[in-house]
Amino acid sequence: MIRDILIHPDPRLKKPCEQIAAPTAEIAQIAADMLETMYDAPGIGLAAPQIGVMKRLIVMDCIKDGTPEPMVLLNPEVTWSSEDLSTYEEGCLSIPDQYADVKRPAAVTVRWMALDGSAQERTFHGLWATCVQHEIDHLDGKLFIDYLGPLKRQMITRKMEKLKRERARS
Ligand code: K2U
Ligand code: ZN
Repeated sequence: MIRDILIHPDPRLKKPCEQIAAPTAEIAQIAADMLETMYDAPGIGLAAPQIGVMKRLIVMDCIKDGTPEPMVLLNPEVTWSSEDLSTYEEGCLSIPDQYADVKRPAAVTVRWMALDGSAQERTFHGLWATCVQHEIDHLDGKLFIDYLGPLKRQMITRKMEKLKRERARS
């Protein structure tokens, strides 16, 4: 089912998430809900803390046009990152309508556990590399605005506080 996406500022978006011991039916259901929520947003990635689930679980599908390629990553960790950096104008479903340039390694190798319990490892490039790093940051309580200067971060936080006040009233 489609879940509510938490909006910054929210303490749950700043807390580090728990490792997942084993892929259970509950974890598979959360992953299915996250994919449904991501496609509905629409977005190309989503991390479990964004729907209030404090577990190390992310979903991604960076394919724009063509057959969707949904990915579910449990306990993802970066095992290698390139020296080269790339800049991407990032957004975040928990910080709606705010975009800013973020520099990150252009390529990263990620190791994770799949829903079938198997160990996986893949090197991501381009938008997939940006997205997987953005999602893994969420698991460590880090948001893309944490890479911005204090003034820009504060301006965006103030806008989100106003948005939440307006949403609470409606
Ligand atoms: O974690 C999220 O909030 C999902 C983001 C992931 C993302 C942010 C920046 C760069 C790549 C991925 C959403 O997909 S934001 C919507 C979006 C869609 C396409 C490109 C960039 C951002
Ligand atoms: Zn995000």
